[in-house]
This record gives sequence, structure tokens and C-alpha cells, in this order.
Amino acid sequence: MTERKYTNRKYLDALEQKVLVFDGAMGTSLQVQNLTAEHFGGEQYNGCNDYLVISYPEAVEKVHRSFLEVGVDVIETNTFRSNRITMKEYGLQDRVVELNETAARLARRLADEYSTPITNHQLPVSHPRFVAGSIGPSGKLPSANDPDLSNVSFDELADVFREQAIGLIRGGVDLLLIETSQDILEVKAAITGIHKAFDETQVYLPIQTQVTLDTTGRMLLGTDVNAALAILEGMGIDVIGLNCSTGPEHMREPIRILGENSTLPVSCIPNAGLPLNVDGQAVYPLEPEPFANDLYEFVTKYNISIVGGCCGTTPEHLKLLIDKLGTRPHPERPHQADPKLASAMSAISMRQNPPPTLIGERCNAQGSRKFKRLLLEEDYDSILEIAREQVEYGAHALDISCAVTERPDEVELMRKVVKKLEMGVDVPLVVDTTELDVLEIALKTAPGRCLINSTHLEAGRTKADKVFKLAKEHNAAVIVLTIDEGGMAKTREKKLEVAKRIYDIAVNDHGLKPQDLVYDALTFTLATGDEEFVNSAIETIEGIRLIKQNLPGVMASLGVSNLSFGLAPHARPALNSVMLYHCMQAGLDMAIVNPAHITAYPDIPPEEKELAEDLIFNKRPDALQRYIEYYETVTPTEQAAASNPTESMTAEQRLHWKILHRHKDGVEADIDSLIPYPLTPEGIEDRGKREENHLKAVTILNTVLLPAMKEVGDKFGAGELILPFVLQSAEVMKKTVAHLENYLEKVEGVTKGTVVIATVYGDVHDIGKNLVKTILANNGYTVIDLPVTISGGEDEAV
Ligand code: THG
Repeated sequence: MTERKYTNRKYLDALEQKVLVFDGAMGTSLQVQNLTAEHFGGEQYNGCNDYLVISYPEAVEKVHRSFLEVGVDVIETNTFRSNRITMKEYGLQDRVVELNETAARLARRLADEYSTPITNHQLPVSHPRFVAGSIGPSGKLPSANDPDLSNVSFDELADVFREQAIGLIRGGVDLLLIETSQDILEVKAAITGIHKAFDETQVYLPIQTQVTLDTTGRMLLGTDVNAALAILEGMGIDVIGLNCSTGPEHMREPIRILGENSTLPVSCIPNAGLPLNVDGQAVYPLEPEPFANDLYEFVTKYNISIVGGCCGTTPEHLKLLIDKLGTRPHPERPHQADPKLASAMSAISMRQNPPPTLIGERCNAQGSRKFKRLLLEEDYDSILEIAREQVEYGAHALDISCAVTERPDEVELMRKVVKKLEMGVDVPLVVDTTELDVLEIALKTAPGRCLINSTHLEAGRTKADKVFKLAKEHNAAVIVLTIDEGGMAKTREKKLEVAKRIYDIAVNDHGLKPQDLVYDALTFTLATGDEEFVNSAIETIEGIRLIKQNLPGVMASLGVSNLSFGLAPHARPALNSVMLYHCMQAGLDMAIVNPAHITAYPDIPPEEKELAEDLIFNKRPDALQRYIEYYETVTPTEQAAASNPTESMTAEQRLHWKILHRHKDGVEADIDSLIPYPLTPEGIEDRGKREENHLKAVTILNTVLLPAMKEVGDKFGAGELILPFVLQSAEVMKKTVAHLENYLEKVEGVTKGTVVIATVYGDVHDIGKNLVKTILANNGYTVIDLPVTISGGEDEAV
């Protein structure tokens, strides 16, 4: 169970011998053949490159041969778009398996033809050629907030790619290649679908995944390369890399990062430069020489194992590259990665330096009345505010628990909260639930790398087995509690004993890595004074020490606030902070805390420190009594009012700030404070007053709102903001404008306008168009959206 199995690993074996070279562009190489509707099998399929393997395979064969002739090691099947969702545009959704199988057979036949041993310098040299089954994106963006783009579930997507993989496997490919990926959640679904196809066919092949970054180094929805690596590396794949989008130059930094940090071999398959628009044609400007030079440099400098060409690269590009590389050996990879968690956007080390990694505890329906109320009201915007506030106070990750007895649908609540938070806060999520279905939906909704909270052996190992299986499938880390059939372990020795048992199950039976395990040695509250628990803090601290010493590589976390349950609220932070300090001395890596209430150990007043340490270390029988009495005399100091950045701003500045910082709260009131005659329930009768309002509203729109949105756009252009944040700013804008419209006099029969939008004919993916559509529709335009099968242009846009 621990090792992946392969029924054909020839590709990986070859990779151990030398750096492998993929072929060049399929799309642009087909385009220069000036194919007609007839070649495509009629008007209905005109422009559907993937259908050519049936309607006119000669065109595809020609491209494959052109690359095999110059000596590439791997050719890609012409199946980039051959999935059920994209093929629906041509009515080909029910021929997906046939398309993929046919394309794979074609490539297989040619690869085998060119694999025959050739004689070179009198010695017969075998040059195996491989077929990579190309799997491009579906055009959906499952992690986006947009209802149209994301209206597909993880399971549906996994099934779409399972089906495509079945066809490719039947056609005899050597590996599956997920490429040009825009949305990391879609990649996870594709990997899951491919694993299903393996089980179904009993054919197990290597998987290579390649994401596409823009010139700022992020995927379309903001995922950077460190996050992509953290999320994908443990998902049962064999190669990770980048392709398409830009030329090699813009890939340099992310490729360096992958080359230095990935434990898996790294691939780099760029375009021949960033496309230029020359007279309406996409032109890829990078000549073979600089292209080959750059990739050669990546191989030698950054330990890249696989190179090749994407859009615009010709046999000439590849030939030069092959000549330069010769039979360079495959470079060594780092063996151990720094364990990381990831949000949808970036990765964090699970071991923060300085420690600990703080996990915010406030998004917990059982631990916060406010969160519970917001959850019952389904006020997700306010939930996002709670999350953000914790991050502002220094939380590195957020614990999320949606268990409420008042509602039966924890699954749906968890799904919605995870979706909201993943695109709204840039920290990894810790999924806190006892229910397997809730856990599963969270893992299928979160694009990032999550930490599961938690499992244990209270009812034996059956449930833990299921949790570890999910963790392995989704590459999540797991908090494991020192609880067994006898309940919560109370002594340090018992905590270690349970920890060892769990380790054996997780690591030896399920193939998790030690660093995927985060031990929680648990603590009871010290507030009861119960004789049975007076030493429980000491046992927890020593339990952490023993576990860290005896199980190398594992991590430790603690729900620190449990210790002070039942004490007066203002008495809790000091005790928690002192406990946290001593646990860290014992090796604690993470802590679930209220980050606003944690004080650095040196900043705790000596008197409070001593009282807390007396209690934690059970130094005197009256320690609890003294602790409680001290806080009875000290009244709760008013928590210094959290400084509100908008406090001293004018309403105009505040609106600008809210649009830029994505805060929806109170924009209506800000507008009203600027309008000469704010709305009353009765409406405004006086025409003159209405006109004054109208003029002011127009001024606000032109001098406040539009400049704010422009700044958002400029920051996006400069790479300072990521796309999801831009869309959230647009939402604040939409809400503000909706209120402003109350003051704008409407002229009968005039609308904001109708916009017809389309992309170039047969565009390989129309995500850009769909985003524009969403933004226009949000701003009150009627949008007529033409599908990619409508003719209008010639070139292939990327
Ligand atoms: N280990 C692990 N996970 C955990 C815990 C743990 N998850 C839940 C909990 N323990 C950690 N989270 C909290 C959250 C809130 C509080 C304590 C621990 C808390 N809340 C206040 C109270 O209940 O009095 C505030 C209530 C309110 O604001 O309404 O103390 O140990 N792995």
C-alpha cells in the first residue's frame, strides 16, 4: 500500500538514464497546414483539432513524424481538449473514449516505429520513444467563486478525467500528462480521476502534472509555484512541472524554485516566447537558438529533468535542444522536502521559524458563540471577517469547525465555509470535524493543502483507517490525538504508547510520511481543581517531549485554550500563553489558539507568570485558588480597541479603501453620508433634491468608485493583487453601485448596454472570455456570449 505500483514504468526508467525531451507544438503545427472544414469532417467539427485523429489523421501523423524525425523522446497525443466538457461544444461528448483511444493508438504506432534500434557509430543503439497522453483543462474553474465557472463538483470533474484517461490507457500511452492547468483544484480532481482509471483498467502508469503560470509567477486564480508543489507533490504523481503561457524567460524563477525544492523530477515545456499579436495572428517570437539555450541552462543550472516545447515551437527548436543536451544524465533530486501546508495561493512551512505555527481557533461553531450564530444565519461575509481578523493577529492557519446541533447539514455548511475562506484568506485550512463526509467535502472543495483535525483510536482503528486513506488520496496532513479504546491518555507513557500505535498504522499501513502526522498530546482544563487532573499539564508537556524524541520527523500541536476552560475570560490568556511557552520548549511545533490572546513569554508580567507556572506545574496545593483570586482583584483591562484603519478617514477615502481591501461592510452608510438628501422609507418627492442627489451620485461614481477600481486593476497588472482578490473588489464595487443607483435618476428605456463577446474560433480554452463575461454581468450589462464554435477569426489564442 505504501509504494505506488506501475504496470509500465519504462518512461521513469528512461528518465533515470538521461534528461528526456518532449515534442513541440501540436496546435500551431496543425494550423500551418491550412486545413479546411472538409479535413475536420464538416462544418460541424471545423476547428476541432482533437477530431482530426478521426477525420484526417494524416495531419496529426505529419506533426508527430516531424518531431520524431529530429529525435524527441516523447510525443504527446492530440487529445488536449478531448474531455467530455470541452467536446460538448462539438456534440462529441459521447465519443470521448473513442477520440482518446484513437489518438493514443496513432501516437503509439509512430512511437514504436521510431523506437526500433538504430545503428549509430557501428553500435546498435536503442532509442525508446514514449507516448504521453495529453490532458488539458476542462475550461471550468472549480475553485472560483463565480457560479457559472465553478458549477462542477470535484467528483464530476474527477469522472470527466477518469473517462479521458481510460481512452488514453486503452490506446497504449506510456504516461498521463495533465498540462496547461489553470486551477489547482482541477489538477487534484484530474489526478483522482486518473487513479480511478488505473484501478478500473488495472494498468498503472506514471503521471506528470504541469501547471501554467502567468508572467507574475501565479496560476490564473493566484496559486504560486510553492503552493502548487506543496499541494501536488504528495498526490501520487511522478513528475511536476510548468508548461505553456510564457516563454522560458518568465519561467526562470519558478523553475529554479521547483528545481531546488521538488523531490520529484521537474519538467519545463515553455512556449516559443510570449505570443505577440501581429495583424490578428498569434506569433510566437522566440527563435530556436535562444529557446534551446534557455532550456539547456535550466537543465544544467536548476536540475530540470524533462524539457520540450509548447505553443509555437517547431522541430527546429527541438532539434537544437536535443543536439545541445546529448545524453545528459538525469540529475539527483532532494530527498526530503520541508513539510508544508498551502492555501489556494501560497504555502507555509508547517514548522514556522520562530515557532509555533499558530492555528486560529475562532472559526469554530463549538468554540465561539459568534461564529455559531453567523453560521446559522449563513452570513459568510462576516465569517470571512472573523477569519481575516485572526490572520491580521498573526494566525498562520485557521481551524474550521461547522458542527451545530441545530442543523443536520454540517457537510453543506463546511463546503460553503471552505469555499468562501479559500478564496478570501491566504492561509491554509485545518478541517476540524469528527464526520467523515464533512472531512471529505472539505478536502474536495479546498484547493490548498489542508491539515485534518483529527483522528484517534477511541473506537479502534476502523475510522482512523478511513481518515488516513482520505489524507493519502488528497495529500493532507493529519492531527492525531492520543486517545485509544481506553479514552484520552493521561500519563506521558500512555500518550507515547498510543502515539506509536497510530504511527504504525499511518506510516506503515497507509504510506503517510512521518511529517504528515501532527501529534496532539491533549490537555484537560486545570480550572476544576480535580485531583485527577492536577498533573495533566505536566503530563502533556512531557508527552510532547517523549513523542518528539521517539518518533523522528513527526510534528506536535496542542489546543492550548482547553487548559483554561472554565476560568474567567480575562484570566485565560496568561495561563494559555505560559503553557504554550513550556510546550514549545518541549518541542511543540503548532498550537490552536486565539491569536489575539497570545502574549510572548517575556511580555507576561512576572507575577502572572509565577501564578500560572505554579498552576501548570502543580507546585502548591493552593495554586488554583491563588490564580483565581488574583484575577478577581484585577478587573479585565479593556482590550485595547483594535485599531480600525478607516477610523480617521473621510467617507470618500473609506469607500476607496473598502473597494481596494475587499470589505463590503457599511458601504451603504458611507454613500448615504455623502448624499445631500439620503433615502427615507417614503422616498424623495422633491425633484430638485433628487437632482442634487443624482449629481452627487455621479460625482462619487466618477471620482471615488471608478478610480478605486482602476487602482485595483493597476495593482493586478503590476502583479501585486491576485485574480480572486480583484473579483472580490469587483463585488464590493457591485454592492456600492447597487446602493448608489438609488440616487441615480433612471432614464426610461436606456440600459447600461448589451455586450456581445466571443473569442477566436476554436480557442483552446476560453477562460479569459468567461471572466470578462462575469465581470460585465456583475456590472449590469447584458452579455451575449458566443461559443467558440462560432467562426470569426483565424488564429489560436492562448
Ligand atoms: N485539539 C485539537 N483540536 C481542537 C482542540 C484540541 N479543536 C477545538 C478546540 N480543542 C480548540 N479550539 C477552541 C476554540 C475555542 C475555545 C477553546 C478551544 C474557547 N472558546 C471560549 C469558550 O468556550 O469559553 C469562547 C466562547 C465564545 O467566544 O463564545 O475557549 O484540543 N486537535
